Amino acid sequence: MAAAHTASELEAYWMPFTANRHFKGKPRMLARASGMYYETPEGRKILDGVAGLWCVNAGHGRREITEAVARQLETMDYAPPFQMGHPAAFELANALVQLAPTGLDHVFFTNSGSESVDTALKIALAFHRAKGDPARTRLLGRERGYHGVGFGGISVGGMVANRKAWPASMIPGVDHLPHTHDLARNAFSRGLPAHGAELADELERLVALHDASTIAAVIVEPIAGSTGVLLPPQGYLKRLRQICDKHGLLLIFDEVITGFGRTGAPFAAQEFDVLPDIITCAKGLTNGAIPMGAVMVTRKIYDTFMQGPPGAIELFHGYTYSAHPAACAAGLATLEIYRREQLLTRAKQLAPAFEQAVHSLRGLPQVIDVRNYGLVAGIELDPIAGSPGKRAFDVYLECFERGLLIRTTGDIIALSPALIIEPKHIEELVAILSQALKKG
Ligand code: PXG
Repeated sequence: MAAAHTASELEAYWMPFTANRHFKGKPRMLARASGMYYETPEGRKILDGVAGLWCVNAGHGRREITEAVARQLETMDYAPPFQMGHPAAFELANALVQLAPTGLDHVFFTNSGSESVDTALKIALAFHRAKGDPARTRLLGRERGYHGVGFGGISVGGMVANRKAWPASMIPGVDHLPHTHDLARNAFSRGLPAHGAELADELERLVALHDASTIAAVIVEPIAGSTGVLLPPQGYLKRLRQICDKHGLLLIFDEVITGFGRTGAPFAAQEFDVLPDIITCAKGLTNGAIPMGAVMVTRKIYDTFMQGPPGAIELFHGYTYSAHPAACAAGLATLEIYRREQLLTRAKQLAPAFEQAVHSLRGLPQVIDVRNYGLVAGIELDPIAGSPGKRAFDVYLECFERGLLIRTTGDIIALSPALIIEPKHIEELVAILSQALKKG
């Protein structure tokens, strides 16, 4: 059933992070989804190599989620989250705490990764203030970091294109660690790269420059996803943790992408055995079915806020849709699927086959790096001189024509398939990508 789309029908929707004019000239539409596949309006099957956008970790069209959401909406469509509660919100918070690294035992709900990041930054600043250390106002992010698109997130983020249009609007007092991407030393690494742990010592340099007494928190993605799958060098995250401890800085892991099984454990904090003070998450929390995010904090942080006069609101922050009943229902159903199908550790079993498959792309035209961890991989291409990003985007278009959805950022291809992926899908994915790379 082909749906014709005239240019005028496509005009009103201002598409996010999209080349609108290019897209509207030659639209790529998705109409249905089930398991590992999308389907176009014409009925063409597209293997989903990126779990939607790193979020549909249990695969598409999970009936349990649909039914739980429908049931919830029929029972109670909405409940105000301020000064009122509903059972599913508390159930989901408890379920998340069960899954989270030991010690992160309180949950604040948001509606997206961007809101989770801004919430985490605000909690970090307010925490120091609440414990009588109000001069700790600086936030440290990292070059090439992605923390969503709020003003807080773009301030601590380090993706130039996402920041350069708003130079005067960033939150003040932010500085950045260097990124850890080092092709000269680490190209074609399998798993965590061997070189670069010493880059964590740059945090000592920033502390020396600004003085610890002015710094509230450091935020990093354990694996930087959006910026092109940048893996933490072996030992790097542990070193960051040690330096944060030494100077009283909170460590925030932005696990919007790494959360919910991407690395082979529920959270990357567990996989890499580093306990942050705060974890931000979203995406896989509801399998992408209903927007939702969460911020998990330690008891110490929560308790620091619980000291004012009883009856006083402790944190003046929240969203109309924090802990929305439909999102909570989706979250509970999603976590139950993850538990029943043991999906949050499945990436560990599949990683060797996935690693083998993606590294078979080494040697194809323009491939200058292949890197992987769990069920995530980055394939970096040599840019076309004067046209950064074009080489990878052409491969993206070619893959879509051949029935595969990938994600590109600059000249890096990212793969992050749903955790239900089977070996036959890995084969199909790499076969199509390989054909597309050969053509490019
Ligand atoms: N933090 C991280 C680490 C993310 O990856 C966000 C925050 C923001 O989440 P929301 O829900 O506000 O979009 C993200 C989002 C890509 C891509 O190309 C990745 C994201 C978003 C859009 C594109 O890989 N991650």
